[in-house]
Amino acid sequence: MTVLLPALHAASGREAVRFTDRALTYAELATAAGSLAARIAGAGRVAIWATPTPETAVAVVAALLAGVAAVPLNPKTGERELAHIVSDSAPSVVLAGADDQLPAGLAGISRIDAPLTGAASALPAEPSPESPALIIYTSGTTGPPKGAVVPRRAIASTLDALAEAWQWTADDVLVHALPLFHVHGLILGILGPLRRGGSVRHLGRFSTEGVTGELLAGATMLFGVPTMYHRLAEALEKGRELAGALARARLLVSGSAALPVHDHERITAATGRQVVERYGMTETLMLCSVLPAAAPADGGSRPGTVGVPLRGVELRLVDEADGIGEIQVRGPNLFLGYLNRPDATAAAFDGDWFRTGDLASVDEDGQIRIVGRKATDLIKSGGYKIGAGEIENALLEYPGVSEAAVTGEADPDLGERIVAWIVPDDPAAPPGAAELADHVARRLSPHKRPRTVRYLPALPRNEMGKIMKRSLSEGA
Ligand code: MCA
Ligand code: AMP
Repeated sequence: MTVLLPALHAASGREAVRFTDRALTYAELATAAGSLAARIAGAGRVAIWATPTPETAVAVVAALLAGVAAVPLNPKTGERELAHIVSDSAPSVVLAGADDQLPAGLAGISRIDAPLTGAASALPAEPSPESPALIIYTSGTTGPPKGAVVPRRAIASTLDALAEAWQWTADDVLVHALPLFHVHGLILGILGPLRRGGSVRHLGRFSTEGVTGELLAGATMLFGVPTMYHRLAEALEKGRELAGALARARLLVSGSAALPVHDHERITAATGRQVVERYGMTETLMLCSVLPAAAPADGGSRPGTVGVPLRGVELRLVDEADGIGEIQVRGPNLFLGYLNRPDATAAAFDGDWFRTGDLASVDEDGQIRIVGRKATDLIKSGGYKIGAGEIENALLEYPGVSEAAVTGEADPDLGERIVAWIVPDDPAAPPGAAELADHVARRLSPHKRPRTVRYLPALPRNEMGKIMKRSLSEGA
């Protein structure tokens, strides 16, 4: 049976993970996670308070070693969303750092603090590749987020396909600042280096200075969402040190949303390097990537494409009109389904093909070009997927809100910015924009808060009473 994290068994003195100034070698990670794995064996499901810390790395690795499905929690999740995730996933234990203050919503669950040391002992036998490894909550157009159940097999296959596409090896040192409760930051950003036997340095929070420092100190790869590359592109205009640092990296990879061509071009102009785009989804892990060899600095590969399907991924375009169709995929990278949602799981598949909802065309040389998505009620802001419906429901609860609609508008920094359209009960005294943003941040998550609030006397509706969102944005 293939081992998911072979380097843990070798347990060398090589640095595995570093979070700002705290690091663990493979030997330290293996003993700490091994001892925690023994404590949580048979626990059913565990939740992980997913701060960017070594404790989170130990907790995730322990759950993987024990074969216990783990639910990474956004430490900034608001009370409503947390309550939903906890009741839906029913974890028996929450794993946290010793210094973490957990919210009241987790008070009913027993807590184990992830250790950073442990006694060396044999690691548990490798669980089945089909067993659930992670349950990652992801937003849909309406209703609360759904838990995508990701098996070990999908993690192994996606990471190996990326390794092949990017020649990613144990010699690579990755730097990133992504959150650890989504696929990008956790599976690619932490488990990726660990599967290769390489190293990851997490910045704690994103800053251009942090990226510069780690790349100058020898990191070879950078992973980020387009917002981060946009901020790097802006900073490049102000100083040369960052340009030198980015030019040294072996690989600059962007994903989770489209990187605008203007940002691609600014980075290439200043550094001589082309950012490699890859495309994926929580339910499918990684699907496509530009191959670095085909991305020379002279623009040989065109920015705006997400490259070609990764090894093992089958991809087709469905219902094509004018060369544009929905991307459907199948392969060993797919999830097992949505937790407790057989209806949603069934609706997401067309036979054994998963419907991504993304619309694309294929260039003459086979490169996939994403041109939009089927659902207008899904917003990608800062690389986070956010459902308009969940925010509308939260806004409608707020005193003084009579009607609410949420749309995404183009934003140079975030890609899309959440805009709330509010019909107040009393037009003379509408609830304030900051109050509404705080309410959504407290109930759901800060990244779901509206960045702009617009007030209207009524929402535009068609004869069926359906809100016509397109005319909202057009009239703005
Ligand atoms: C602001 N904050 C608030 C409020 N306003 N808190 C409570 N109430 C409020 N009203 C807090 C925030 O929590 C945060 O805290 C800080 O203020 C700044 O928030 P914000 O302005 O939202 O942050 P930002 O600067 O806009 O963040 C940009 C970012 C972020 C760093 C790029 O969007 C990000 O990390 N994105 C990554 C998303 C991601 O990983 N997506 C992958 C999923 P504090 O200061 O403490 O932080 S997609 C995926 O996985 C697929 C598979 C794929 O293809 O990759
Ligand atoms: P999530 O559901 O949060 O995992 O986000 C997955 C979605 O992000 C995909 O369905 C795409 O719409 C989008 N996405 C991810 N990577 C890219 C990319 N490189 N270019 C365009 N869209 C992307």
